[in-house]
Amino acid sequence: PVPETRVLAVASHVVSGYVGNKIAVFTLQSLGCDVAALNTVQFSNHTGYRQWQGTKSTAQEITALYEGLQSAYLDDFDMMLSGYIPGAEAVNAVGAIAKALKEKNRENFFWVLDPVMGDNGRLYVAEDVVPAYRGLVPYADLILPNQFEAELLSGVAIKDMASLTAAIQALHDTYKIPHVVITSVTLPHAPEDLPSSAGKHLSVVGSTMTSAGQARLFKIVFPAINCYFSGTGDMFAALMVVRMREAVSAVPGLGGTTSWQSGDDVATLELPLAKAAEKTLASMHELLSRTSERMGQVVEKTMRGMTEDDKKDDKKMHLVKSKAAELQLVRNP
Ligand code: PLP
Ligand code: PXL
Repeated sequence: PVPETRVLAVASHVVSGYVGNKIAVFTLQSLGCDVAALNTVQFSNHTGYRQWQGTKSTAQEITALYEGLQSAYLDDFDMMLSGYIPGAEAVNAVGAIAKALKEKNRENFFWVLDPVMGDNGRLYVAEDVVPAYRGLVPYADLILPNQFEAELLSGVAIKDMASLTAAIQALHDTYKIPHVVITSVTLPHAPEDLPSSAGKHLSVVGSTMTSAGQARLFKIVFPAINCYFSGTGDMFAALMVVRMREAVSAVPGLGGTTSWQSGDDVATLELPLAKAAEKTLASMHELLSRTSERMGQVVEKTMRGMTEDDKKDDKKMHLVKSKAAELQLVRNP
């Protein structure tokens, strides 16, 4: 089991559904972590529905909440997880919190940073969030960019395994970031990298930097489920927090540059990061399978409340599909 772990989770709150802190808090708690949730937005639902109500937290509000924790001796965190933060000022406020926590707990503090900026070539945060994250990555211990976010941070276009390797090395070189996992990589022109047809598989590629600054890469290829889901990145990140804590719990010193981290003399797939990613993907696969099995039922139930005209309306049907794509974690813990 995971050792006692107090986590500060900084991500979005949605009133309905399971993205951001709504999935991360449950995931972390169900695996035994003590979680403090700091919400970067409060929206009725996630933005993939294409309509929502709610407000963003300002940088000042985020800072004030942290100061509240500090002044009440509630800032004794072992780990921090940060996800969706829609504006640059707020990103910098979250960065200042991470720096303060690292300063307090140099030996053991570990920051998992999901630099949420966009996907498939499209940004879904303000443009100045990109340089803000570039300034913060040097303070993180593990980053979880998707393919597009890795390109934005590294400046390297990823189109095959060679450019992917170059992008990861550039991330280690530029930011001195010890651990990187690139979630959901699709390499359409590299069939030799895949066990069977490219369309049916996704890869997760990660690396732990050696003490000499060299990337140590591992790749896990897994079957893709041919469905659209929301919140997968957030759940992946929460599981990685727990699995990294577990993977290194035998070794004192979670953060910093202790020798377990460089993995100089460890076989690639024995790296704590690789083991953590493997366990995380196994859980994700199980949950996504169960979610996709129930999608039809959720669609049917929602549609019972709709008129025949509503059922012909593409926008309304998009809402129905979005709801059915919410992760079904609570009944499948
Ligand atoms: N699909 C699967 C199976 C995943 O594990 C992940 C993990 O992050 C994603 C999709 C999406 O990742 P992201 O939201 O970071 O792009
Ligand atoms: O990381 C997913 C996510 C988190 N938070 C909000 C979102 C989304 C995805 O759409 O809209 C508010």
